[in-house]
Amino acid sequence: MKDCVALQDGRLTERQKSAYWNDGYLFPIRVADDAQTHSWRAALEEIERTWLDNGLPLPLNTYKRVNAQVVMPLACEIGLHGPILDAVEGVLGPDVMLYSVEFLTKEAHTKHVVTMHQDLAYWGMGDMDNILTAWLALSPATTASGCMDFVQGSHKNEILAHEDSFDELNLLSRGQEIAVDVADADKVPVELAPGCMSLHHGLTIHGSGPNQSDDRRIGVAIRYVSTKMRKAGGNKDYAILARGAVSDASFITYAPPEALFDGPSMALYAEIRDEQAKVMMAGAKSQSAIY
Ligand SMILES: O=C(O)CCC(=O)C(=O)O
Repeated sequence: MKDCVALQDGRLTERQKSAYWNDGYLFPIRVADDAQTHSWRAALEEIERTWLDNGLPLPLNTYKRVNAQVVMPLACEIGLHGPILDAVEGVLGPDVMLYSVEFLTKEAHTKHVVTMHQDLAYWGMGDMDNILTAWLALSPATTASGCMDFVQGSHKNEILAHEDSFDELNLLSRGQEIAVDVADADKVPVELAPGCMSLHHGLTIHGSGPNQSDDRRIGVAIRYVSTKMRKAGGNKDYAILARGAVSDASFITYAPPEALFDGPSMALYAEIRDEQAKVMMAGAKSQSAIY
């Protein structure tokens, strides 16, 4: 594993910011100690045990998979964790919104993959630089466990053509994959110890292989947008203000949930899911749910 990026008082240095903009990513950045990471993993696994068959309107995995911050206080706690936001501010500036928290788990010895893609292909965002993903490891992310691979400098492309497979072994909503092959030699493995994160640009080409290890691979992909972000076509979208201020209301802002899966947050979850489906599944040939 690479040595951690050494922050200055928890902040990215000018050199680290340049590395992010040159490469389209930066890692590994330590943002939580072992005790904190264990406690987040234990809290997630407790929710999985308690809520798996507990009468939620949609499968538990749906709520964990996208927009977990709407209904799960744990997801908000992680997404609003100070050391993560300190690093994110170095890229997006002081006014930052939490857009989506996604628990991306691959069980031990399973075949699920994420095909090579660019995040922004289907998100309907009006600009490409005011959004990023922080991906936090809650268990070891290694080549064996199916860590992500990044293609260096690939964020300098436009949005490339993607093909949808809707393959059930693909963790992505449309099973989307860029329509060009990426050589193994061009893949940079993003190995992360628990408590460390990577940052990646929304146009960086990335994917991940199957988990061939004995442990679960648990990642938390946290999407942040600057308050400068506008949605393409003026579509409605939602976010939580994480740092700074919103100067004009391009996104509808909402408060973190008061309790796990409580009534108001479940109603908001359904509303956001319906609105985002209009954008994310536009043009898809299959009628699959977005997540
Ligand atoms: O968790 C993974 O393996 C892939 C995550 C991903 O594609 C993302 O965070 O954008």
